[in-house]
Amino acid sequence: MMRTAFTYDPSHIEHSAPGHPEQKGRLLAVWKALNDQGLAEKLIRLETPLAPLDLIQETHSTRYIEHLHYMVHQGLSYLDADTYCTQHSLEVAQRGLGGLLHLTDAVLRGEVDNGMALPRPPGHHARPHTAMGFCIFANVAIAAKHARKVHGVDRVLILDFDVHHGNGTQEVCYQDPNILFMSLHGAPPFWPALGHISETGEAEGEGYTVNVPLPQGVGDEGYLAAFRQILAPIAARFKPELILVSAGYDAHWRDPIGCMKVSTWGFDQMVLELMSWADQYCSGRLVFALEGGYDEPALAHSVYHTLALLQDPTAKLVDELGKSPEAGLYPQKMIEGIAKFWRV
Ligand code: OKP
Ligand code: ZN
Repeated sequence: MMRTAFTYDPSHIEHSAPGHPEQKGRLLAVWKALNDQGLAEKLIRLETPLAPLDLIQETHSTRYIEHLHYMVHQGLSYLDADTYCTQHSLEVAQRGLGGLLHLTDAVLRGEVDNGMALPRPPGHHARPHTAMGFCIFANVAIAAKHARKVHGVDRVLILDFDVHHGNGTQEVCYQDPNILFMSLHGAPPFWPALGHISETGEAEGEGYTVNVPLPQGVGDEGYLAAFRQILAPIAARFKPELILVSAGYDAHWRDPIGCMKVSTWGFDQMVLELMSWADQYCSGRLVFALEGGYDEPALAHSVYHTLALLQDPTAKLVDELGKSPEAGLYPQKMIEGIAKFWRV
């Protein structure tokens, strides 16, 4: 059994907009599942202090922070086409990030072994000067820089398995050879239509960005092949001292805005793979941070599985939602499409 921690800030409900996919029901469903399964009480729950604005300003511009203050003052409004804020969003976002920083500190001080922060809103699209794609602060990139600066960690690996490319994280870390950013995502033109294979970092950071764009619908097998054949050997060479995971669950087959056919079982295998990397290279130091995931049952069930495995990788878990009804049909469907004309 590992000492596994998590963070959950109940005030996240103050950042919500009805009808928007990124709304309070997501984390309320996760929180309910953790309690219904009796897991919440078996884990270490850490506080979610406000992340200090001066620390945030090492990544985001002063002008952007001023803009946020101005916008939250207006009440419910939009920071970009997709990203709303309410009167409380600045504080909620600061607590979400604060929880992640606290968890990262606890892991690096050896007070806990691993864990998962549950911030809302997500973070991996947020850019230095602007909000984007439901995200306000670049949570994981900020945590990586914090680990470097405060704990003297030399090499941080960020693995992003959210179905959308983590363009914000990539942008913040693009020139940094001490932070290796690896992302699996729906291939362009799937939104945000970024994360091409050719984006590999620049200057000192050349080679320290690895993008694995995946064709829509590749499912568990596609993700696991990418993990084992492409990403694992790179992680082995980089030998991270800390692994941060941008864990979005919107590659799940039930997700309303995703485009993949991944199952909770598939996410479980990714978690186990990451735990084995962490064991091999960095004494198990592994910190997950929630990104997307918009089907509440799939999100709640998958996050519950992730935390249960972080605590006990031998846990016997059942994927109650099962595989996609279309899983395994990918080549077959392609053949059917082609057969109309070519009779293959
Ligand atoms: C956030 B995270 C075109 C569609 C935009 C935005 C999706 C944001 C996803 N306006 N969709 O990565 O789960
Ligand atoms: Zn996403």
